[in-house]
Amino acid sequence: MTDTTTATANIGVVGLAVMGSNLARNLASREGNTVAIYNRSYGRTQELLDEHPEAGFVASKTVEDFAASLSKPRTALIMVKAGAGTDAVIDQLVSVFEPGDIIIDGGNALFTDTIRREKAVRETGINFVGAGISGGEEGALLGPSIMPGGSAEAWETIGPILKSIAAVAEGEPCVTHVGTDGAGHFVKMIHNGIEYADMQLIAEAYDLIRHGTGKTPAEIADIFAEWNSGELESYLIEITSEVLRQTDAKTGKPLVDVILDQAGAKGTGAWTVQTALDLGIPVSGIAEAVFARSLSSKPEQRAAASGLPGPKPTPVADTDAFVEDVRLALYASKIIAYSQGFDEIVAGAAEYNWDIHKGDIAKIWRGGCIIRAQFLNRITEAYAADPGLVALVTAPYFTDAVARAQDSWRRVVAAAAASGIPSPAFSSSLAYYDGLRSKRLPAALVQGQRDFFGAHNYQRVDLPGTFHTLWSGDRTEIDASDAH
Ligand code: NBP
Repeated sequence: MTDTTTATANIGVVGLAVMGSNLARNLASREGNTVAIYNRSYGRTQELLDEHPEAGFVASKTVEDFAASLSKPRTALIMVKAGAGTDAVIDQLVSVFEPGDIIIDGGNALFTDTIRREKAVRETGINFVGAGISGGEEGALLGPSIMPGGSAEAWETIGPILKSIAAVAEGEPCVTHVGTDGAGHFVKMIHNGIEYADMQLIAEAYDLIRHGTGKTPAEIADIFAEWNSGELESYLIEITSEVLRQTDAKTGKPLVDVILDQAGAKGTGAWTVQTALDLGIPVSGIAEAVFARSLSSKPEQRAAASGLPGPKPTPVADTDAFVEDVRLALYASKIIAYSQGFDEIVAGAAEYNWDIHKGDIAKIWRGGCIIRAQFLNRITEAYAADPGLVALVTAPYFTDAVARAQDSWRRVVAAAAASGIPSPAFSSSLAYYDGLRSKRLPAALVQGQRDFFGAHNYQRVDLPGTFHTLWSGDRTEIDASDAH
């Protein structure tokens, strides 16, 4: 171990489980970095030192020594279990750091916790940066997508360091200063929500093809591999093909047939939906994806309902045409999921006063993270052409794509309903699309109902003001504008 009394490290990592270790190794591999490391239990630190002597880590057993090993302004990246662990480590670092130093929380914190922490830490003169980091353990080691919030001052110091370890897509590092305080963790939360929707849509596409055509998982793996060479090209499509091609060594069956069909979740999808409900943003694709995982994980209810009647399965007449329909339906539904996710970013930015550049967010998701996809370039282009775009789906490229896909999309959703194959994300995306483009919605009737039972008033299409019908009286309409 290096002498920890001299300040030799320019960056430190606290929390050396899989993510912290890999990020520390990634940092150490970049020219100019000397990395200090510290973990609550020293065993993990020793393990990392033993396994990676080439990294030249500066290890400490105490947080005091850790602080002393860092040159000023001290910069520490926290990678511990989000929640109480993060607060505990922040308290420790604040007690040994000085004004001007920087604490980065790279864990999966809820953005409102980050807002709270940033406010509290700022009062000490120390900078606090909540940074969303995506890409799992491999991304952490080789190059993640990084979404930092915090002050512009902190970004000046940490920007070059984060750029040096981030993934690179088309020559550009996948990191940008997202906005102040909790903006980075907010955008990371939306990234995860979109990831939920993307995964569910792909799963539905697989299920529809399997039930509709009788193709085997290996045959469907070929279809996904082919799709990956076109407009759907993405990490998730690529790994889907690999998962479907895998044979279980124990039984010789396709692995996907022996994996228990109950999907887990760590909560960031639910956060995205909860936040969207508070902001009043319909992220129905993401919500259906979260609910689909919840439904899958209710074995008792599923067993009790497994005998309920359904339609007789009808195999599709033209297999190739159906597969192409599913591909287009997947693309259209994916456009909706991203459109909804970006709507939530816009609403969050307005609510929390963040200056978020949507095109830059699409850019930093092109590499390192789970939703990396060719398609993100189209989003960047759409926002570059029109920064005030009111809905992504209305950008010319996406409008054309949906126009091209919509007949297929409708056939697939209709076929799924007729055959009793659950496709909540496909069908809710189509319903959202139809809702958005409707000239007139039955919301008018809902307003009438609300006025009837709760005197909630309504507005008219032909007159300014607010009105109420005297439902329990003579049913004449009165001008209720003055009541407000
Ligand atoms: P874990 O989330 O499993 O956390 C383990 C680390 O937290 C250990 O270093 C542990 O120290 C430390 N820790 C805990 Br638990 N409580 C602590 C406390 N009260 N004080 C100090 N340290 C404490 O690690 P991970 O999977 O590497 O993830 C780290 C962060 O990165 C999490 O916030 C996670 O959500 C986020 N993230 C993970 C991924 C992924 O793919 N895994 C991707 C993106 C982001 P110990 O060794 O002493 O127990």
